Amino acid sequence: MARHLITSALPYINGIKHLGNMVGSMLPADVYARYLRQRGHDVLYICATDEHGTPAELGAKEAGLPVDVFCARAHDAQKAVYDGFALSFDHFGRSSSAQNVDITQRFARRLKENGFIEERAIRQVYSLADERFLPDRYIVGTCPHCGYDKARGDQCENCTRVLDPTDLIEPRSAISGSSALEIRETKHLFLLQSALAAEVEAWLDANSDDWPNLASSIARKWLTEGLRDRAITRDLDWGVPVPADTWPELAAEGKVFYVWFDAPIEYIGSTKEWSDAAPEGETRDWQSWWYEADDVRYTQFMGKDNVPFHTVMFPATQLGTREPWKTVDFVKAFNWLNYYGGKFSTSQRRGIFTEAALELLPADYWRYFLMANAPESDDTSFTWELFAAGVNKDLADTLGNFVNRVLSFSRKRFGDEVPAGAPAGDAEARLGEQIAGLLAEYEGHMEALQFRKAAQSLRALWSAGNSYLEEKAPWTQIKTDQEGAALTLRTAMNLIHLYAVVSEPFIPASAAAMRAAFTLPADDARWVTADQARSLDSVPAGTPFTVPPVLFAKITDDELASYVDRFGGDPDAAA
Ligand code: B3M
Ligand code: ZN
Repeated sequence: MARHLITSALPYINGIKHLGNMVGSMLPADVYARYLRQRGHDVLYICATDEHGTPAELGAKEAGLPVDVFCARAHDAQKAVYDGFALSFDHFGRSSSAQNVDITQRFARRLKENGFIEERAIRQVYSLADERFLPDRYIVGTCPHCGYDKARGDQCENCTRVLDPTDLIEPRSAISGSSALEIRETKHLFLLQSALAAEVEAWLDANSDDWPNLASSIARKWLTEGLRDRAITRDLDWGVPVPADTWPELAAEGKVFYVWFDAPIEYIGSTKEWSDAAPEGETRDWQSWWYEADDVRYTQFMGKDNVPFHTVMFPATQLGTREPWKTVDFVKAFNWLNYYGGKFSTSQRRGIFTEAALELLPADYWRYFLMANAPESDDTSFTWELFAAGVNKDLADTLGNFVNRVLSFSRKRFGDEVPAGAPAGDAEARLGEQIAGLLAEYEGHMEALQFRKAAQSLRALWSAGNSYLEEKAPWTQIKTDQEGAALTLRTAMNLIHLYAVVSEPFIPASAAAMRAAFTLPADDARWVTADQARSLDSVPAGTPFTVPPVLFAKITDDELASYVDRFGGDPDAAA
């Protein structure tokens, strides 16, 4: 069986992320990782905070803290939120770790030895008002390609094109707003991407066949526009230092690597952090996941703006080392999740932030809804109305109500153990076939990383239980046919256990509560086989059970109105 390496784009250190960030990277990666683990694969799910560059500097400035203190605190705060969302990272590291510094410098040295890094004198934007060189992100202006007037000097977030600050029309400082900018000369390291372009293209040809169109088309677009050599150092106080043994002069000037140079390398760095943190008696071999790791299947998750860096720049960096680093096998990219048709906005506090979401409702509500509506083929919009409808119908009515109805009714009539009843008949055989078929569909969508479709199949599995229950109507059956009613309930309880197992990737806490309702020896969340789905007898008669508290509370009209009010929904835009 293949080993699965999974990474999700590293969230920038500054600020708590909104639901759009969550559904575009970490959450789907977690769902996939959980699924593969349940199926018995060896999985390593790695993420980290992206702590360098201007986002860190700006965040620290706003918080009035030294950058290192700010980053340490912000890392812990983000980690706590992700724990709240039940993200099952094997390691959630920090790009400022010693491990990443080490590996990033090693990459740079190799690239230089192979002639892919060169020192060049460049002319850079200096702000007279701010008395400093301005990193790309500190310069804003109009995008020459699409006319967006808040494009940053590194990338236009409207059309996703990567920019140089000098491309911007009417540039100004993002710190002071001043347009008193001047060009001064300074030395920097350049990654000679142009020399690697043909190789990257060949690599893309050989590897991107089965990627979603969103990922491969952005990669292609970037390549056709021509790979420019890119400055990979910056004049910042915080970052991975340029190694003094290799570039003494630049190191003395205090240059650090550009955040997008060291951030993808942190996927490797974080794996080494995981390795170094192995508890006594456990060996973890970070290198076996990354170096000469042909048996590893590597899947990346990210929002569409991150695609060029992962499909072109990082592979170029890896290939240029001339060392056998593991490159990505499958890129799962996401469009935007909007809020009532408009952008989530951190600065305007528009939309829902991950921390606030957890204060409102348990993680499973968000996990399910976000994944069932993931922006896979298009941008999608979050509205409170859709959210409430989805939670109430799918989670509360279809799944939660089934679980509670079956277990409480059975306890009332047959006591605290799963009743035996008559042997399975035609209805159960038909149900078994149907469940096995839906399960196969569900698995197919999960293997293909089609999460909306997977959620649909999961819903169909839940619905099949409801239809069976309506058809057999044990509450009527019991009046004339005790044995038949018991069979219906035993079968339904087996469905509950099956739901607990196969729903785990989406709603882990509720799934655990469902599974825990049954006292089974050595029960774990190991995946259901087709035969088990067909026979629905994993929970035998006589198994003690309890009735869990209501799994999902409905969102009332009043609550809905208060959420819209508090978070600034816009019912008109939603209509
Ligand atoms: N931190 C950008 C982002 O959060 C960046 C991703 C890095 S992945 C190596 O959108
Ligand atoms: Zn643009």
